[in-house]
Order: sequence, then C-alpha cells, then structure tokens
Amino acid sequence: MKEKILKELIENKGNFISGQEVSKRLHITRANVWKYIHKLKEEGYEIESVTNKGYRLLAMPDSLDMVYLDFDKEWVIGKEYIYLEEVDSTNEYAKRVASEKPDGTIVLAENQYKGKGRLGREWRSLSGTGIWMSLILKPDILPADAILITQVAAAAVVKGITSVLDCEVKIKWPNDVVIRNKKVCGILTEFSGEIESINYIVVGIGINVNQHSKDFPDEIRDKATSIREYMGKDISRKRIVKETVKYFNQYYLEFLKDQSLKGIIDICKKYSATLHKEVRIIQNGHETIGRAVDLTDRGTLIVEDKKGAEIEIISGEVSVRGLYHYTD
Ligand code: BT5
Repeated sequence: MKEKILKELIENKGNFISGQEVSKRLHITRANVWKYIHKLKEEGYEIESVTNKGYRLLAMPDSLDMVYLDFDKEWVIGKEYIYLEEVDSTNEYAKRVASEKPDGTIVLAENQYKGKGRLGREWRSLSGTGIWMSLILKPDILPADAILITQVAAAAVVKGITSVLDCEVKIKWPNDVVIRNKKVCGILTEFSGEIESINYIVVGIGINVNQHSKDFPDEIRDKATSIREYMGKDISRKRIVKETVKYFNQYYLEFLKDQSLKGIIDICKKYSATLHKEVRIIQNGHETIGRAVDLTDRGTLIVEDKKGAEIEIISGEVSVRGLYHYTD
C-alpha cells in the first residue's frame, strides 16, 4: 500500500493530492493514508501536508527502493524489480530465483555482505553508497555468446554515467569501468546452460557512487574510486540506475535483433582505456606482453605481441600499463 501511495505522489510530483481522493481510490481510510505518509517521511521522503489541500511530494531520498517507478513501461529490463535491503550477493540471489523470473528482472540491494568479483574475488559493497545490481537475462543466443553481454553492460554503464554527469569514464576491457585510471565499476557475467542453449545469464554490475576514498579498504584504496571522488560531491544514485538500465535495455534489444555487437563495440572502442596501450595478459598461466590494437565485433581483444604477431584474446586477466598497479 505504501508503494501505491508513493506512486500517486510521484505521478503528481509538485502538486497536491487530496487525502480523501487517495483513500477513495485505494479503498483505505484517511487515517491509514496519513499513517503511510508518515512512514514515507520517516524514510526520508519530503512530503508537505496542508489542511484542505492534501499531500505534496517535494523530494525523494536516495533509496533505490522505488527507482523502477521511473522506468519506462516498455523496457524489457526492469519489468520486474527486486529490491533488497541486504543480501549475500545480488548475483547469487539472482541465480537462486532465475528459473522462475522473466527476462530482464533486476535484483538490486543496498548492501551485499558477500559481494563477489571474478574467480571468487571479493567485491566491496559498502551499504547505501553504490549501485549493486544483477540482471537476469534469458536471451535466445548460444552459450559461447553469453560473454558478449559483459560488453553490453560496460557500454550501458559508461553511457548511463556520462548522460547524467560530465565525468571522464573509460572501459578497461573486458569488465571494468575506470575513472582517472582507477576502478569505479566491475561487471560479473555468469550463466547457466547446456551445450546448445542458455537457461539464463546473470550480469552483475557494481558501481561505486558515493564512497569517500577512506571508505575503501587499504588493499584497494589506490586502485578503486567512486563517482563522488571525481565530482567532489554526493551524486544521486537513482538517475545513474535509471540511465544505465535505459541504455542496457536499448543495447540488449539491439544485440538480440542483429545478434551483433557492432554499434555496442563502437561505444566500447570510443571509451576504451585499453586500446593502443601496452597490455600484459595472463592466460592459462602464460604471460603475453604486447599492444592492444583492436576490439573485434565479437567483443574480443586483438593484441600485437613483441614479435608483431596478432593474438585474439577472448578472456583472461588483462593489465593495462598506467592502470591500477601496472605502472612499472
Ligand atoms: C569484478 O571482478 O570487477 C566484478 C565485480 C562485480 C560486482 C557486482 S556488484 C553486483 C553483483 N553482485 C555481486 O556479488 N557481484 C556483482 P574482478 O575483475 O575479479 O575484480 C575484483 C577486484 O576488484 C577485487 O579483487 C579488488 O581488487 C577490486 N575491488 C573490490 N571491490 C572493489 C570496489 N568496490 N571498487 C573497486 N575495486 C574493487
């Protein structure tokens, strides 16, 4: 019921809605309307109450609880939205519910106590400061193509952030987004499927938004950053979620339509922090040093090694000179 009242307030944002009308429409007493308004105020919504006029929403807190109310009804991504105060990991949660949820379901949590990166690494997810979300996808593509979704997500994150803020973000292939050579976002794509078909893909996106540098633990402080650190002020997470979801929806549908990443790869190239740099790649314990020369339309990286031979990298650990600890 609280959500319904909030929806009424949001749809009439800036204008008064009468308590009596709301009580009639939602079939609850006026006292109950007041009770829910009171709860919303406690959660940080600024609501003005004036006798004979009713209630008027002035400002919303930065909770990501109701952000889906701002989503376009036509979007596939975010049609179902699961908001959690706390979870082990949104990717793990998404995998637990994936079989019964539709394509495009979003799982978002304020806090993750076991946020994870690739290869079982830890993802630090300080409560209420970032965007910790996973998307459940059920595309009709081959399992080998599931990894391409990481590029869709990276393009959506850079477009999502740059459409809201004048912020210099780049993509470190394949799954990081960086600001001023430090990591601001990590993407983790996991999938379940058979040889020929996909049951589901879960793509997890973690974006550091309002952390201060001191909020990052010692071991990552010199390679992690937040949007706040770049902008010098707190940033609304809502708009970034909305725009990222909007672009993800657009690129995902484009990708499903043509089964091609062409347009998306153009964005990844434009914002690349990897191309034309010296890179060090570790694959199956083997190290290659070379220069990143191209990104293919299949989302793979072409590296020219010291002897001038071109190698196609599909996945692996990539260090880019100048980023994180790879500076020597
Ligand atoms: C990633 O792995 O970058 C993927 C991170 C995905 C996080 C999202 S949040 C929502 C969803 N639910 C989850 O549980 N996960 C996803 P990888 O490339 O392996 O990088 C991990 C490394 O990044 C760690 O070993 C640290 O060095 C560093 N790191 C950890 N937390 C960080 C943070 N908040 N900001 C920047 N770097 C971080």
